[in-house]
Amino acid sequence: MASLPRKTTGAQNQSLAQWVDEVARLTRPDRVHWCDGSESERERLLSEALASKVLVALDRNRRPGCYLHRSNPNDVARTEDATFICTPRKEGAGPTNNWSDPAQTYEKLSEWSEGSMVGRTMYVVPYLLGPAGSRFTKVGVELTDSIYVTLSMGVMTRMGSQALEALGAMGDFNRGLHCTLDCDPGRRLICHFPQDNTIWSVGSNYGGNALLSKKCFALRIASHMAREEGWMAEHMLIVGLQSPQGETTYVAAAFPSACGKTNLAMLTPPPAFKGWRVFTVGDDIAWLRIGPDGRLWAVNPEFGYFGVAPGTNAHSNPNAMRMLEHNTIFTNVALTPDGDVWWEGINTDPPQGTVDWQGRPWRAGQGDKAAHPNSRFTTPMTNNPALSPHADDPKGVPISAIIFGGRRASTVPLVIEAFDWSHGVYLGATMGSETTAAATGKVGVVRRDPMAMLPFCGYDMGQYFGHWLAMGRKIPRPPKIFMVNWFRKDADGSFLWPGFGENMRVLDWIIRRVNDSAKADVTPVGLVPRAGEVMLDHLDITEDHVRRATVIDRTEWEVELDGQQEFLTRLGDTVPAEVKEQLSRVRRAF
Ligand code: GTP
Ligand code: SPV
Ligand code: MN
Repeated sequence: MASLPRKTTGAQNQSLAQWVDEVARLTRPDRVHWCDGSESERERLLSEALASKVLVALDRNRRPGCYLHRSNPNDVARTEDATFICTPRKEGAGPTNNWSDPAQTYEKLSEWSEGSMVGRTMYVVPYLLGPAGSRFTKVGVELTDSIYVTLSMGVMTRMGSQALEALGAMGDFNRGLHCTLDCDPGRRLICHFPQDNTIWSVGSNYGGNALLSKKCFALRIASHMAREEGWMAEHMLIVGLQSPQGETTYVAAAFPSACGKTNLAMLTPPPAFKGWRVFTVGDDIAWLRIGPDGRLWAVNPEFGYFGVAPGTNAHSNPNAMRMLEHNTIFTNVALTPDGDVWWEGINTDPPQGTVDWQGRPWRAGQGDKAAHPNSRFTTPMTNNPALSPHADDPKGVPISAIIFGGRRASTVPLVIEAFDWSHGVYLGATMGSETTAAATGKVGVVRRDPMAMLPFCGYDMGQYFGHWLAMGRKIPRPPKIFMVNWFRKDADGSFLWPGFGENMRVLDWIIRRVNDSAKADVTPVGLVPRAGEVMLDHLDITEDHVRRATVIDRTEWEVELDGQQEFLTRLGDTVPAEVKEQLSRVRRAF
């Protein structure tokens, strides 16, 4: 093996140095680069990525510091079929995860990865999940042969020397190995070894498959750690809502992929909510721990957003449009002839000469989408004009309400409040949502997606429900739990609820429920706003629309409850009796 230039930093941690050597001996990169996270390093990597055409520079005046990346067309979304939890026993992964034997999997991945970095650079990417100096925070190191992944990790995490400092000589860290191989769907695997705090991902450069800090560590591995250590790792946004009187209420919300987390996290309140301000703490992942005051406190482990482009416009999300004006990497959006980006639902006309996400000439009205439906932006959270002053606070923020939500064309009303924690866990455990373009496979099919964690829970789902119930018993001042649905449709297929900024009206009811100042009616499925309690001033939809968005239809619910029952049965014996009892109670109440 050629001798590898290595800086002395990082090598202070013997087990890190050994692991990097071990991986380099297997994959045989031409060079090993230890990332320090500096600005000058970022500039060097950007020029290399431009030279090798991994990135295209956008117009300097229209989008300063912005780049377009076009992925392999076979590599545009998470691949749940290729995602595995490799626990020593199959039961460890539970019935909702793919499982494979750890020893055999390591062997196969070693075989596939052998010599795979010949001619390439291996980047050593150390990062923090969570604010520096926080009791929530953990260290990860990703080894990758992709410059796109390295640059993206620099946006999405607190990356570089600060992570090595936090790690020190002795500390433990998550080992993430990412090998692009030949980006062949037939040799694509995303494997998790919770017992070794290790991830090994091959054959994909797509976000959730390749940015190993995100779904792989911050959710799949972290959910396993959280259960052992008594905290929670959840697929949740965190948002602060400040009243005109200056009081801020923090809410965490779990919606499945491409179901509105980023949008809710940076919502702009409508004019009827004069004086209210909304602050983003996080848009995708929350780590939650019980605080010294007995409340549940949360941090966003990430430092950037990997958000969905289509549908983002100056009306739906003005904060996002401002945040995307500079220093952003766009992936698989369309490119205009003047060096700008375009996507469906951006609310501007595509200029003549726009090329689609694969770089092909594109014309409106011919059926094909210009931007891939799962095209995304990668942008640091510091670009967000609505960033919370507590986004980097080592203490985190106290959570007053947890909201579950799915994408449901029927059945599920605009908002429900759980009777108590146990009922809230049942609501989350049985929630369904239509599949989206964020994962490969059919779009628009209702599937059960408990707590929006179906693809992200790193262990047995029934035990995960048990952990939620156990946490509920331990939190002295637990948040209230709610469920929302922004996506109910009319017979003609249009949304009944205007959504986006108008969701503030539902959040307002939720905050007033938390403060015991709003009224609710009891229904079999939970508490719903009493007539007149959701503020509808200046809303340009009819009362009838609102009524249909909120109604609970018994016939629809009979089908729904059968679907829930079937799902719980499929999950098997580890589902706590308490969750099943909640379902029986709803049946009896109808
Ligand atoms: P991930 O990054 O995949 O976890 O997605 P996310 O949950 O952050 O979803 P995001 O906020 O990016 O929204 C996904 C899609 O849903 C976008 O196309 C949005 O325009 C759309 N969307 C978000 N909020 C609403 C809403 O309130 N109503 C409607 N109708 N669509 C919405
Ligand atoms: C999701 O799919 O939930 C995302 C995008 O947030 S990814 O990082 O690919 O998971
Ligand atoms: Mn997500």
